[in-house]
Amino acid sequence: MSPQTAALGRRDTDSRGGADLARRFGDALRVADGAQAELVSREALAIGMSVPGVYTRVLAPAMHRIGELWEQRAITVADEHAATAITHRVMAALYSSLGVKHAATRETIVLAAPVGQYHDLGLRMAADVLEGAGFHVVYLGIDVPADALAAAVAEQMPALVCLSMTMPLGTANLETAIAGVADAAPDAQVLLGGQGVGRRLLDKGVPYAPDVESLVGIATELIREESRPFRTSVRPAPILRAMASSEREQGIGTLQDNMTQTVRDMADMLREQTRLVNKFQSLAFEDFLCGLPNRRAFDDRFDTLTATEASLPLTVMLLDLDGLKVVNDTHGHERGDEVLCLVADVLRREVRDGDFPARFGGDEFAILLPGADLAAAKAISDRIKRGVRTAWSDGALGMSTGAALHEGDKRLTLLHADEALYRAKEARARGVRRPRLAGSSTGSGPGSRSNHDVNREQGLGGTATPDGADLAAGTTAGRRGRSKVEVPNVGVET
Ligand code: B12
Repeated sequence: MSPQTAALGRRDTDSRGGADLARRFGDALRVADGAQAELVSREALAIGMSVPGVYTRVLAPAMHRIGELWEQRAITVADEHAATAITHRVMAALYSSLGVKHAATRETIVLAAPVGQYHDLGLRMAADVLEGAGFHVVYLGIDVPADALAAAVAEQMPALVCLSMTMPLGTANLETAIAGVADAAPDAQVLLGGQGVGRRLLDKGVPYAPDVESLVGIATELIREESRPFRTSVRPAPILRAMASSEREQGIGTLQDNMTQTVRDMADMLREQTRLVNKFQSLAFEDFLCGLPNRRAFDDRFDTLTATEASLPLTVMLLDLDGLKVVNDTHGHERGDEVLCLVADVLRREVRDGDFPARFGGDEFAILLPGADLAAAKAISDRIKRGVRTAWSDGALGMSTGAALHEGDKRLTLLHADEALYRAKEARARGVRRPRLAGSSTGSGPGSRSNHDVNREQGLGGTATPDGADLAAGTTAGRRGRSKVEVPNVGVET
């Protein structure tokens, strides 16, 4: 049994919802119905499968079934090519769902299949999945001679080289490729994948990924390891060009092969297009420094969250970093930028699933908290403040926050949160600790008590948040020289 078969055997595809979809995807491949195949793949996403999951549990088993049919002579090589082309097309369509970012921030990974290996779906899947995880991917494709691979590796100096092997007959070529990589970049890790990787290499301890669903975890772990666990002692063998006696028999260089090649090229163009769209989107909707959504994205999400009457309660939190100027003045602006990225990381880490942290610019951040009341907002704010204090411990930095429950008017909600933030900032600047007020209570669920309720109960001139935290009262002037605006006493310093 190949490692791939063993891995698939261990995986309970039925209980994870893949088997039926794989069968239907395979049926679509058999009759060359590309539209139906794409529908099935979308269905898999719709039931919550990740793209690597769809690749591993739907597309791959369906293609394996095509192989069995070919073995039984129930289909021809031309049918195999049509199935491959359709799967390439489906993968290119799924690519946009991987959420590939334009600015790959992680290490470089080179992918290739050694000379004589013509199966490319598994390798392409691996490349997509790694790109989706944020790695900088250099995809060399199939049938790559060992010296070309070594040259690319020497140029890229990747952290990891992934090699794919579908035909077990090519083991000598794979060993040559591994030896070439080790010479060109001794610090690079090597990871093998594909159903043709034989025991000989696995027994030597060369790392192996059974599928692309487990790939990111395995790759990340390997890259993290400090010393290279596997150093090949394999002597480069002479490069073998072809695995089987006749390429014609294998359907390589035929009309159908050319057709697959055309579809593959189109799929790559589609990927490139998606990369560009993602790039423009992130330029328009992301903060270029720390990668958080920007003000425009925040506004869009706000509108989406409040579009229907049945929308969840929504709390808006504004956050302002105190002391950034001191950091900039004492340590320089680069350090200041680092601090902003650090705060962005704290925000990402401390919010709940579904919350939406954004950077407004300067030292201002904001978070949309759907389904949260003011007490929940306070708890999140406490976590964030703790996170910021831990991340930057020299005492120069602090965070002021203010929150308001949305009550239908976006402008007012932001104004209320802004007022609360201003009061928090003022109090912080004065070093004032206002006494807690007696009689404060804790909110009991989303939207249980509004800003108005809280303030009405406590009266103007000093009130408390639902969980008893301090709350400033009265009307105040807006920040940043904005003209004085009379607003009801709403919004809480969180
Ligand atoms: C389509 C196909 C072809 C096409 C390939 C077109 C193309 N552009 O890829 C063509 C017609 C060219 C072809 C040719 C041949 N093929 Co062919 N082919 C297949 C078929 C039906 C599907 C391959 C496929 O795309 N599978 C889907 C992928 C996604 O699955 P996968 O490779 O297992 O990938 C998964 C994992 O292994 C892993 N993975 C794979 N690669 C990588 C890489 C990395 C880095 C990582 C981390 C993970 C990883 O992740 C994937 C998903 O989780 C298979 C059947 C099968 N069992 O796969 C036969 C099969 C592989 N072919 C076979 C044979 C014999 C041949 C030929 C000799 C003759 C022929 N005409 O079929 C030639 C040899 C070509 C060569 N020298 O490479 C045999 C191999 C048997 C063996 N063990 O020796 C198979 C198994 C068919 C069979 N049942 O007999 N083939």
